[in-house]
Amino acid sequence: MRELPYYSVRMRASKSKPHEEGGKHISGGEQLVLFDEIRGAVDKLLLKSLTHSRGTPDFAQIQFEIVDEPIQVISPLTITTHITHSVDEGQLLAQNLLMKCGVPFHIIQKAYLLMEDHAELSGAILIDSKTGRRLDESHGNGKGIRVSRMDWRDENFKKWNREIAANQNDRLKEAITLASKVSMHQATVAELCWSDDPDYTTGYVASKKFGYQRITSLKEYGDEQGCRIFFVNSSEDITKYIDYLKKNPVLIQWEVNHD
Ligand code: PML
Ligand code: MG
Ligand code: MG
Ligand code: MG
Repeated sequence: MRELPYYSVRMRASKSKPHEEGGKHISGGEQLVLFDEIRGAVDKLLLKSLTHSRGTPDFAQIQFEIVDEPIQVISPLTITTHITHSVDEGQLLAQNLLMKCGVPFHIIQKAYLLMEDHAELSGAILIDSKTGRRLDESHGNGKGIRVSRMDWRDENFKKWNREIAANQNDRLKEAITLASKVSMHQATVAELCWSDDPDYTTGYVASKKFGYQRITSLKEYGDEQGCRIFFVNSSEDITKYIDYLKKNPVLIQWEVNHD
């Protein structure tokens, strides 16, 4: 039987100017859908771009394209939620988790300095987990790496959510989808992320070993500075790794006996 083709639908929205001309990033979104679902995906992404807490965009682009590569189906990372009561507590926990994943403390410090210098990035920063060197600068537009071509079908996410997370939140779905795709690759040591949305303080540390470790306070309410850093084993081929992040289509599928 021939599988139906999937389509990658992507959105990016910014304020003042397009991203590549230095505009402020407002919102982005990814879907991987069947032909009949493209219209619904475009509607959903358009709504997301128009109703965002980072502001009203005056530039947006929504595009779709057929995906020729075979779709890889993977399990979601396991999820653990840590309720923290201050940013200090949350940040300390995140740093401890990164160290447990094998990222030395001085590299974590270097990563935070890099992040402060590049507050305007809309994609992920890739950092060598042994030297702290940034690895993504010569790839793409200098805006960081945008992980693309991944999704989690709604019915399966809802089932997982009912039984595991009990948190009806599209943001959680999008974040676990991305983190699961990223963690899957052998070059990824760990990911550190929190939202750039001023009304959302939860973030996570993700890794193959410890799964998706959610932390409820990684920044102050109202802060628009987000973070997405991948700590990478640079003995892997970085060009191939970036290609995987941008191009390889991945669907998340939760099976009851996987968790
Ligand atoms: C984002 O908003 O882009 C990142 C959200 C990360 C945390 C999502 C969650 O686990 O609630
Ligand atoms: Mg985003
Ligand atoms: Mg969808
Ligand atoms: Mg955001």
